[in-house]
Formats: sequence, structure tokens, C-alpha cells
Amino acid sequence: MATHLAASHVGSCCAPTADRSAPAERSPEAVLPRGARSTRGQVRVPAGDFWMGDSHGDGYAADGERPVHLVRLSSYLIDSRAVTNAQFAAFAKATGHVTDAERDGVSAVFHLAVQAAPADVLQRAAGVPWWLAVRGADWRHPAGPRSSIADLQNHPVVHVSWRDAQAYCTWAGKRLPTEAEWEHAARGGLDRARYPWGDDLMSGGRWRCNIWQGDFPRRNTLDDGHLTTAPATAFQPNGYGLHNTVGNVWEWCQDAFRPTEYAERAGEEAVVDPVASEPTGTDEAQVPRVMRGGSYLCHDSYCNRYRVAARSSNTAESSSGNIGFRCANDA
Ligand SMILES: [Ca+2]
Ligand SMILES: [Ca+2]
Ligand SMILES: [Cu+2]
Repeated sequence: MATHLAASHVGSCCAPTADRSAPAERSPEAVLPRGARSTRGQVRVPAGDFWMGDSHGDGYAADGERPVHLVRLSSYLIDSRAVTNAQFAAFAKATGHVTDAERDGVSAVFHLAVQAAPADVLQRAAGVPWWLAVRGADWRHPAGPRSSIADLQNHPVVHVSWRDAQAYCTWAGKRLPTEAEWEHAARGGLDRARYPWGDDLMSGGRWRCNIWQGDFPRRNTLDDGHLTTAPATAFQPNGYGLHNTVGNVWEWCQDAFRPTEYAERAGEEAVVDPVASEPTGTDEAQVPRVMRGGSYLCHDSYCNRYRVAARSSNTAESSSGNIGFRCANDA
């Protein structure tokens, strides 16, 4: 059990990076036949231009949310909600897919959520001590071996790596959204807004998303009703019909992550259907992949990455109790 966890981003509640000891022997694309194209549960996002990035100066410079730049996207389809435990269970049953967390036998669980024998709590993550490496934590046991998904069928699946998400997409006849597609869809047609519903975090004293309230990381007042995941369709959808783009769980995107990505796009013209170039010479398991949207752990005092422009990343083999995904498709 040599998995080591470390902070993925400085000053981050986001999610720890796993350094997995298990060899990356798996090639999902080689094993899984591609499923017939499916658009079930997807909404169409119209072609158009949008301003991508942080127009408010709220972000961390190191994340590369700026410069704001004009992006032109073709029409595409995207899931209205994150992939749920019920959906992932159907995939696992049909394919026998074993996730990175299951193979390694360890994944990261938020300390207040752990349901495991003390002997199964292996270590605290370096720099982010609220993340615990828990033996037996995986998508079927999101809080550890003493937990289950029996009552979480409509919650987003978690403890899935980018590689697991790719395998699911292959089977489902879908694909991951590009980072630009994710942000455009999450904006729901609003121009340069901070959140999918506008610029103000709350409206009428009500929470619009599942993040952290209280004293991070020790005391959560549960003002929004959820310590960890909420059902994938909790909270009102945005203008395109997408639920929980910000908050709830981080969502994997297709792109490799580079903080300089936007700076390199800067220019006079709109950037058309951008996707980051694939790095060369890096073990595929170690390639940093974009995650968007923030999770139930994000909090204004510590990590405000629940904004629609916020960017984060983790390596393709990493998993934790607050990372999931939704799928997209060409129109
Ligand atoms: Ca919450
Ligand atoms: Ca989300
Ligand atoms: Cu965060």
C-alpha cells in the first residue's frame, strides 16, 4: 500500500494527488469496445462565442484563469448532470471495469466523512491534512469500507480517475467535454458572470450550489444541506439546463492542464474549438488533467474555486471523494 497523497494545488481544498504504486498496466481503449453513440441525458449547447476566463479578478494567478479571451465553439451536447452511481454501476457491471482506486486499494476521503476502521486510515495527505488515504475507499464505498452507495444511487460517482472517466465514456458512446465546452455550458448563456446564475453567490438568502459553510475544515454548518455529495440534480439548473456545474463534485475535462494555456491563446481573433495539446514524454497516468467546478469542500475563506471560471487539475490516475465527471458529445 504505497499510495502517497500530496496537495495538488497550493492553498487548495480541492483534491489531493495520488502517487500510485500500482503499475499502469491498463489501457481502457484497448480493452473496451466503443459503445454506440448515445445522447441520453444530454442537452444541446448552441454554437457561439463566449468570453472564457475570470473577468472579475477573483482567481488564483497560479491557476491561469486569465487573460479572458474570446472562444468560438461549434454546437455540442453535454450531460445535464454528473454521471451518477447508478450509471457507473451499470458500466461496471457490463464491462467489469476496475477503477484505479479499486486496483490500488486506496483513495482519498475527507476527514469528517470517513467510515472506516482506524487501521484502514493510512495517512494524512501532505499539506492538506483534511484528506485521508483510506484503504478500501472507492466508488462503491465513497466514505471508506464501512460505507456504501445504497442510498446514493442518484449522487455523482466519485473516486473515479480521469482514466476511469475515459473508460466510462468509451462504453457509453460519449466523450469528456473539453475545458472550453465545460465552461461555456456552465455559463448557461450568461456573459462573463461569476456563477452559472449571475454574480452573487446567494439569492434571497438561499444557496444555489453545494459548497462548504462554516469553519473549514473542522465545522460545517450544513446550511446548504450537504456535508459531502448532493444528488446530481439537486439545486436549480442553469440557463442550458445543467445542474451542479459549480460545487458538489469536481468534473474531469478532456484537456491536459497548463496554467499558461490562456496566455498562449491571447490574440485578436476568437479561438475556435480549443483543446490543450497533449504533452509528450509524460507517463499517461501522471499527465495533469483539467478539473472544473469545485466541490462540496470549496469555501470562500480558503478556496473559492466554485466560480465558473475557476480551474484546477489532478493527475490522470488520481481519485478522491470529491471528483466526478459528466460527459459530452459532438452535436
Ligand atoms: Ca455543503
Ligand atoms: Ca460540479
Ligand atoms: Cu476548492
